[in-house]
Amino acid sequence: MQVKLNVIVAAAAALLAGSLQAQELVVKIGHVGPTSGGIAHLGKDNENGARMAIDELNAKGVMIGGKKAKFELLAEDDAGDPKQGTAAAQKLVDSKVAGVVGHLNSGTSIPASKVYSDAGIPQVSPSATNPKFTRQGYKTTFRVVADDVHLGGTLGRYAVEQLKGKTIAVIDDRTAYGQGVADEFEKGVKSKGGKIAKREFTNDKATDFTAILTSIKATKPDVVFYGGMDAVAGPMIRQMKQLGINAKFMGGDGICSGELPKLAAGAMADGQVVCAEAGGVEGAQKAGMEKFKADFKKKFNADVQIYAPYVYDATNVLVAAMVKAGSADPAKYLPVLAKTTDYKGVTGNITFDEKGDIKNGALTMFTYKGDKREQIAVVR
Ligand code: ABU
Repeated sequence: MQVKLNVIVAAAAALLAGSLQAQELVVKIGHVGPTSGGIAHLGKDNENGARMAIDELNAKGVMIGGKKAKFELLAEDDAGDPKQGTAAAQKLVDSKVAGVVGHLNSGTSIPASKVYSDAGIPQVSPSATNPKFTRQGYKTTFRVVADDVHLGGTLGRYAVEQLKGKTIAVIDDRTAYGQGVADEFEKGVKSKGGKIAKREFTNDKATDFTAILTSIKATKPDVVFYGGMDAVAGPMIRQMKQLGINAKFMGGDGICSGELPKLAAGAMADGQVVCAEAGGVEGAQKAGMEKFKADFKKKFNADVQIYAPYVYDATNVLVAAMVKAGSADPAKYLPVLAKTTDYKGVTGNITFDEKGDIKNGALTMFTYKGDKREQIAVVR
């Protein structure tokens, strides 16, 4: 009798599990960033932003088209390299992801965007700021941060108007991001009547800047702008100090990380560095960002570097569109994603324009004091 009862209970449990499984929808979401190489700390920061969103969504329980969604994060490393970026994109397409958050770099996001566009898979970049990214005519390409026109232009005007820069030197790393943001910075400087005394370039893996800094030193600069990432900016600031160049050091979002003071190894004077993140919140929205940062620290035992909150929002924006469309099929939810209006994220309100860019994107200007990032202002 007992044996019979056990068989019935086991059969009922199996039936129930089968029926629950039939009600479950597995949704794969890709993330790509450089989790190896010089800016692995930024790639990991981004990847953790995606992981945080996915874990929360699974814990909360999200229904899509009447089925309980189970989100799976497929995280890929592109090492910040354009070729590895397209290879990672193809791998995610072959794995049938429903959407992609990434890539971190403009130099990888732009070539990868063709792969996603050809496959009809939505891609939301949380950090690629080169304007070209959303200007290629792809319906699948979105960005939740401001672009380099806004970023470089604002910093260029700030160099002349606020820092009173008279002799301004510009260096870039010849990447899609670095060169682009430096060009926009130059335009911003010139729009306010400023002049560029010297333009030099390096690359995103360089470690010795003696030659270019010596040539810049001869112009007696009061501002040096660097278009590139923090891994190069840190040692550059250190070498500026060794060469006795007492200039303000400016850069875009790529240098504006929590790691910069460590990378500069104590060479940064208080207030010397001015940089800008391509987003930001003000007023009542600040509490949400602070909570995110505290939760992130608790979960990963690490401080947010720059873009983890934007990755978190990008992931949630994709999922919100799936929920609204009642489907995780890219063809069905893509039109809904494109119409995203006033999504309330931890990074502020997200509305996409016709190109897939965030409308009315903010910038936050920062400096560093006592090795901590300190906000100067949020500007639009
Ligand atoms: N926006 C700075 C870092 C990423 C990029 O655009 O290459």
